[in-house]
Amino acid sequence: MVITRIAEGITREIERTGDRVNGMFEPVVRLGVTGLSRAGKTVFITSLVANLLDRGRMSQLIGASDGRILAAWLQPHPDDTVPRFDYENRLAALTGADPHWPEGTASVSKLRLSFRIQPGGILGRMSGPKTLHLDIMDYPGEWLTDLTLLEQSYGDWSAQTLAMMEQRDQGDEFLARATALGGAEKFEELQAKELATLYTQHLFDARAAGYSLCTPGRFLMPGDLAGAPALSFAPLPAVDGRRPARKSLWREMERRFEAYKSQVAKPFFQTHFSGVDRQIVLVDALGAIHQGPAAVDDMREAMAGILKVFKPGGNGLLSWIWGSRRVEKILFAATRVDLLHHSQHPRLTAIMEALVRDARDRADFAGAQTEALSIAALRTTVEETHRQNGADLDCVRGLRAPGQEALFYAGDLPADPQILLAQSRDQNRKWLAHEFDAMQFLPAPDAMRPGSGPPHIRLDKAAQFLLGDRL
Ligand SMILES: Nc1nc2c(ncn2[C@@H]2O[C@H](COP(=O)(O)OP(=O)(O)O)[C@@H](O)[C@H]2O)c(=O)[nH]1
Ligand SMILES: [Mg+2]
Repeated sequence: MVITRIAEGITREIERTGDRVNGMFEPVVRLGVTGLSRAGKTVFITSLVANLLDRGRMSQLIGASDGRILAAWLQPHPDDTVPRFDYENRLAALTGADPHWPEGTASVSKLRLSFRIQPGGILGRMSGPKTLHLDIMDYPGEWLTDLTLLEQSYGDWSAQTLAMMEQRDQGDEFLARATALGGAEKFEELQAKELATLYTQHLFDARAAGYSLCTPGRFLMPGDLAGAPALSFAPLPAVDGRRPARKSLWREMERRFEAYKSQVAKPFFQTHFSGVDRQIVLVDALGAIHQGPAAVDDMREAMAGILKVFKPGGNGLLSWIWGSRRVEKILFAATRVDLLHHSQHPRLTAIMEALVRDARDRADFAGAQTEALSIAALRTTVEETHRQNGADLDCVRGLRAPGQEALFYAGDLPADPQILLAQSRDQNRKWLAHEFDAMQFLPAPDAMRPGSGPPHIRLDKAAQFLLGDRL
């Protein structure tokens, strides 16, 4: 713990020095963009940056609508050891003549956006324009769930993970093998490898079935650690309530688990998460709602876990991530709302609000300002009301494949979010149309207009909540 604090102190000092060299005490807002994999982080960052550079579609962002932002431009991130977020190519891919979605993110990258701002008020006008930097980081969302594992011992993690696997349809093969082996016998590399491979396969299957809690995150997205020993372990059942002997399979798995925590997971959060002062947590709530109650439950669990970590000033085990700094604002945003007609948007927002309230209560959380929104970072649809069997259906229209348009009706979300969140749910209830699974549109071709970023839904409201007070 002491070593951790010293290392943290050094990092902070370097950060501060960096800010000073770059400009005399120019303020920096560090925006954390958080979310499980495929939640929409990469698309969000790309569209947010484009819409902050060209603010024609940002009327709800007050600094933009009242002209206080005089200029905005991109800079390399001051952290020389991290690749730059490939903004230009990502934007071109999303908005060109043959648009497509980005690949999954495999590693960390960062970007700095700088603003020239005319402060308001008499004093502000006298002091002249100021510079504000916005630092943004992109990273694989799979790694986020490792926050839950950092506080656990190998025994705890194993017990929890195995219990969770019993509840899920995936992973029977792994469970059978792990139970047959036990863990007390002598460690053999081949067995460890086999278990790790089966366990990794289970994680991929569970994620495909819509589950959010899939640890360790690097098993799904290893980055530059593919094949490293720290990535070849798996949960094992407890051995008769005793601690197994040295050189046993269980003890070697425990050793690797601890190595993973201290050498892989912890340094990631420490270097990249400390110092974040605004957070957006992107949630594919529509996807989870469609997958059914088990996936919604799992998502609530994951959200409460995330909120626990942002608990300010607490003396929780994870307080080393934030040090003395605190996260001031956290926005929970349901993504991909462009798949719904606007008549359904308030319902999705209400569900998000209920989820946030629930997560706040369960995380015993107070401090940062939180809000819930439903957004689309990149709007892919137009709305259309379709008459069918004498009734009006509120639909959206978009591109299924190049040149191939389709009309889509998602179904009705429940008007009362409690219906969806109540414990006594019908486990087989599906809220959205069956085709929703396959439903995704391509971004519209040539979506850019001079002076504006890509089309979106409520990205300006999200920006106002996250940055408005600093512009
Ligand atoms: N319709 C729609 N789909 C989106 C939007 N943002 C993300 N997506 C979908 O979600 C997928 C994952 O997005 P991405 O940004 O790569 O997620 P990440 O893994 O969190 O970085 C994309 O490939 C799109 O299919 C959006 O605003 N609208
Ligand atoms: Mg990504």
